[in-house]
Amino acid sequence: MRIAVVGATGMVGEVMLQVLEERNFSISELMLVASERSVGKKISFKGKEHTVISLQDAVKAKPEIALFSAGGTTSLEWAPKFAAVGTTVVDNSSAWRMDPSKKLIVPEINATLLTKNDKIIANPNCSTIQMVLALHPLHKKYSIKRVVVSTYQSITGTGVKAVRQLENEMKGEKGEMAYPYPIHQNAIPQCDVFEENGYTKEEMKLVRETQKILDDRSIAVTATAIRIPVVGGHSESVNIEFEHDFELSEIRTLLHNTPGITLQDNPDTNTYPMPVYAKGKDDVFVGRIRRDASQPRTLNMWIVSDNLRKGAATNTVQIAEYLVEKQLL
Ligand code: A2P
Ligand code: 11C
Repeated sequence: MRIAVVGATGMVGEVMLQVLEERNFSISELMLVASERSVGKKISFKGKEHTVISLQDAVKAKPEIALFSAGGTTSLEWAPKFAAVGTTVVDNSSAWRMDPSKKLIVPEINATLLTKNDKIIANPNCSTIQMVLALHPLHKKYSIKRVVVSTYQSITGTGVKAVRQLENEMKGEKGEMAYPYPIHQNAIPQCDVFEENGYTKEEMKLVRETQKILDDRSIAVTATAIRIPVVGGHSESVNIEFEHDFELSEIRTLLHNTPGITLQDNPDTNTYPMPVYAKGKDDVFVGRIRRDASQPRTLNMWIVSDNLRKGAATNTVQIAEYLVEKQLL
């Protein structure tokens, strides 16, 4: 497989390379692509040095797959250029997710929608992926009416600039700010910019992307997204109201049997998911499973996953693996 990684010098790009290496993705030629600033830079993959090339040169080389994580503007301009030369693009930005002509894929849920005609495939937002992976088996069995989610998000979701801001603040040094406020010893109730309705873009991604992936616009979702000074993963407190009643033991069995989910749920041993455990792992961790005693047919749970892994790089690579396996390139 001739494969390009666009945004190879970025935080997600770096994890994509790790995941491709770990999963031993079959690669005959690897093209590492970034902005003009990085062209010529060397990056090692499987012990071999690769030189970063430009987007123009990568399009000319017509790779079979391009994994994009270089921001929405780059995707909007360049994904169609790759698609035009026959490359299948799996895009980790928000550029194409809500485009009705593009598919928004979490492989465990809806990879079977993909066909050879899909030349630009969208990877969902990190906070959405970990939530829908846990919601999907429950929706199939009990039919979800409404979801109330509050997130506690890792600064790695913002990128290198945010990690530097926290490091500087912890050392008491001044530097470039990724957020409008200090993040050290703080919780900022704003992830991304505000929309006209008073919700942030991150919150509206949780609403719109969930409905698209679960293919059900009748599911009501409301979200509050908070940035906290944590690396390693996003955490989510999720309250779910179902159409049909459930047994907690059945919920646990369903989640336990879902590929990609690990249950960590035992109050007797203080066992529950946390970013320090999720960091560097591919799974989505679920715990604190309990009935909402305030109303019928309603469940509370806590979901944690490494936003750079299943939330970004791993999901993207899994889509690419599916395309190869099903010969859809
Ligand atoms: P570069 O390192 O050359 O700026 P992050 O989200 O961690 O900041 O990473 C963004 C990634 O997207 C980097 O690899 C960055 O490359 C790449 N990138 C940003 N802007 C462009 C662009 N205009 N063309 C190609 N790659 C870009
Ligand atoms: C965050 N979810 O943690 C964002 C990062 O739409 O792909 C990823 C943004 C996106 O801030």
